[in-house]
Amino acid sequence: MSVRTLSVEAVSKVGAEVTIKGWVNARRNMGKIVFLDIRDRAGTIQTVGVPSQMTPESVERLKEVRLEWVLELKGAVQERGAKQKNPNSPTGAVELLIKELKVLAKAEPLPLDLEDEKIGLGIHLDYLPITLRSEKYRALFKIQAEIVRGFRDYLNAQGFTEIQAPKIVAAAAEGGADVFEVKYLKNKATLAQSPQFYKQIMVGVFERVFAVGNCFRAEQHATTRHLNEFTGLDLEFGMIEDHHDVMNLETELLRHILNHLDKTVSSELKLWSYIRPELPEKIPYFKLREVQELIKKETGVDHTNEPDLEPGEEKWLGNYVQEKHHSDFVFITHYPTAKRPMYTYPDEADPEFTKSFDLLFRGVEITSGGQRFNDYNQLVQSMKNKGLNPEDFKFYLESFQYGMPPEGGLGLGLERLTARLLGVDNVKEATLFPRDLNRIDLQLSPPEYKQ
Ligand code: AMO
Repeated sequence: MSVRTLSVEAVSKVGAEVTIKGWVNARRNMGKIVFLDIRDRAGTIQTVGVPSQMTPESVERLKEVRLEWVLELKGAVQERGAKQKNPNSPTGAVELLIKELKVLAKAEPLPLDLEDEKIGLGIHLDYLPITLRSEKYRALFKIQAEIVRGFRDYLNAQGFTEIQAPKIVAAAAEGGADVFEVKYLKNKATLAQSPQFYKQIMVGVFERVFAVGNCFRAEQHATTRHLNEFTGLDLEFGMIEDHHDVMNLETELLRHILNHLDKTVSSELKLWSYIRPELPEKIPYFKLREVQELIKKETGVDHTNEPDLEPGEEKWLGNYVQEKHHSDFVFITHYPTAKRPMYTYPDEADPEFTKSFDLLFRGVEITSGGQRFNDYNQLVQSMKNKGLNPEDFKFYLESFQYGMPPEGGLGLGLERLTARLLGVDNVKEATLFPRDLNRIDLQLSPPEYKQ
């Protein structure tokens, strides 16, 4: 078998005979001459089929070739004529003159035009195995992969250890009703809403940990922000002073991720409405009540007793900090103790409110985090205050019985971050295989959904 050359490598092999393997991205017939754009993992390259230059079998095979067929093409790399060069493509100066064409896999005629931007989200989701092959979606999920890599690289460099948290769990970490129950052999279990308990337990082991993993939420409503399964970028670390240490770490983590994207996927970012976010030295932060007072003063809407901001208010605040602080990010701290999960640390100076925060990015919450209880007795009391039975959390509590430093952490939603970065309105578009109220890959028909 001849050695394979990737599309982008052909640029430095003008005059050489090479073998290219990939999918047919486009076909153009110009009389007897056929142009095929071949896509491989590295990019695309134009190839030219001129009958007089090809073996007779290859000429016959070329007649049949359609989009998405997978081919092995042998031929010479040649420089394109000055007028044919495409400065916008990394391989735009060359092409492959086909000598032999082998079919590795045929494809049925496509049900839609992959590069059609107007196909709509429903159809896009119905045909994900192929629509994900389009240039824009390959770019989107390449960018997403680099966000994860940036997250990992930064935390590894800061002395964090990556952990794998279980997804089958006994108790709801985040409280609330949005848990999926699953039959677990002869018992009942739930799907993890987050790795919260396990990342905290692991602070007792490694001091600094992070996890990249699926989180499950039985959301009963359809919005542009909610998924039933999302990817949590979670971290947790000990020896902190308070929640500001966690907020400062997230600021530098985001800076690293943005720089990493500039270095690795700048051309992919150009395919989307990417505007580099403004990330100041220090992200502005406000207490929830301060924000509500501000909203009341500026808009006349009085929500100063509400436990959270409404989506419209988050959007308003996003625009406000952009204008006044030149920041696309804003932290909101001090959510009410009554509304945050039992592990959240209250502010000693004002115990009705917590040393917790949300991070809004362009008006949408992408992170929750904060300082946690690390004292066993306080944690047990907090559980009782919330009507929880500490017996149900015995396993988790062991960590706190046997020496847990002051600690905190955060959970960052990968899909929400990706969507906000790229100007994507619906988080489902920034999710490889989204699960929502109506869909587990295929649409759920109403009778099935009720079962
Ligand atoms: P929280 O529940 O706020 O906090 O989740 C953290 C982040 O995860 C993302 N997220 C979601 N994304 C899409 N669809 C959903 N249904 C969904 N729910 C949450 C958001 C959110 O900001 N254990 C805490 C984190 C911590 O304190 O460390 C937690 O899970 O981006």
